[in-house]
Amino acid sequence: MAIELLVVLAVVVLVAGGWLIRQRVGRRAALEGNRRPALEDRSDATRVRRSTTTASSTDAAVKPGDAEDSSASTTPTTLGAASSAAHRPTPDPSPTQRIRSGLRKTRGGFVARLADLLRSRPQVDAQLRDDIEEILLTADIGARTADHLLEAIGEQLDRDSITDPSAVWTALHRAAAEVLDVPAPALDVEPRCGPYVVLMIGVNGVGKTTTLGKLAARHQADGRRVLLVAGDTFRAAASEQLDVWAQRVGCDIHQGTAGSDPSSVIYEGIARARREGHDVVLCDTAGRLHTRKELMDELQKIRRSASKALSADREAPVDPHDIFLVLDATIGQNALAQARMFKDTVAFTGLVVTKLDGTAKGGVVLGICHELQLPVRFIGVGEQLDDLRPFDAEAFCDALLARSPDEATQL
Ligand SMILES: Nc1nc2c(ncn2[C@@H]2O[C@H](COP(=O)(O)OP(=O)(O)O)[C@@H](O)[C@H]2O)c(=O)[nH]1
Ligand SMILES: [Mg+2]
Repeated sequence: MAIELLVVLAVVVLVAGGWLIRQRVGRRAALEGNRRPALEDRSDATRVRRSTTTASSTDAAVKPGDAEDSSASTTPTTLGAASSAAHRPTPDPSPTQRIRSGLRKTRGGFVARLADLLRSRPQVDAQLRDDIEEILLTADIGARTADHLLEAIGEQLDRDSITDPSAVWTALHRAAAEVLDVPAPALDVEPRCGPYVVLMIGVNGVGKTTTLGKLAARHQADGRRVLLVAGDTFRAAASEQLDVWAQRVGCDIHQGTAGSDPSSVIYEGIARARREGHDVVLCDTAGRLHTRKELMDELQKIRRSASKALSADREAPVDPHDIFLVLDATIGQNALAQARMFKDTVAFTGLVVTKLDGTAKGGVVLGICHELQLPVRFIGVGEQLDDLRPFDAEAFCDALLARSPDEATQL
């Protein structure tokens, strides 16, 4: 009897064990089945020449849409959690649409006020001109640029004897498009004396590190091998933040020790990129507040170190190919003041205007273009990886002013 009981128990244990093993094997097969195509997807989608260090395989299994929740915070953990969409640049059916939605708040501000004004008036008269002037002067585009626009609109109204207020919109559109159209040669991102080196400068919190991460993703997606250089050695967290971006994008990073000289980190980073064959070197810098003299000294030193690293073993000297000044649109006219200060201290080659999605002060881009006469190269319209857009004067003007007062408030 006891033996029979033992036999029955043994059979039950064997059956249960077999069932458990089948369940585990089945689950693993299902998981692997899910993972493999995702990895293949990634290499197809991004054409990224994979770097040796970072990108974790689990990132690949996440859909692009998962980045919707990309964090507002820059702490490594939050960025890490949101990093999933990473290196799968989302297919973007309508870049213009993204710029439009990024400028929604600005359209809701002075643009909507202008549109309402022009819709509500029966004719062009002196009062209408005064009201347009008042709106433009309070629109964060700067008094000088507002005056310039008014003059351009006025000239056209007088010349063409326009009496229909809605035609003023067309005149404004034309004048704004001219202001935004600062002559700019195409960026030479594959220079003969490479790698293509970019220094990102600007005060603290404007979006330098975030922009570098987004820029790295763009270059990777175009098949270039990117090295991020953590030249902001002032705060340890800055280097960690850049490291999170490197993992997110799947590119290499060069970091110095905390507190080390930013110039030497950047020198070593560029030297390493030349040794290891990177195509693009994107250098972060510290954004702490400086006096003008300190700022100039530090930026000049960084610039010289970058040139030295690029020129080593070459016959002719090679300078860093681009220096981008990053400006935060949410501070409106202060961004223009910052740009003027930097312009006096370092010869930057282009501008990046960030956080346009979070402000009604997007008109400041008009002031920046008009007063500085330097090309805006990129705009930031959100915190997601693909929220950095090459600046296109016409597309920006269309997104800002649309084609008519009605469209301007509807879009
Ligand atoms: N909404 C929005 N936030 C941005 C944009 N660019 C940067 N940020 C945020 O601005 C904050 C500061 O950015 P960070 O790159 O650390 O600035 P840095 O100090 O100049 O390096 C972060 O919370 C970013 O997520 C943008 O285009 N739109
Ligand atoms: Mg930073």
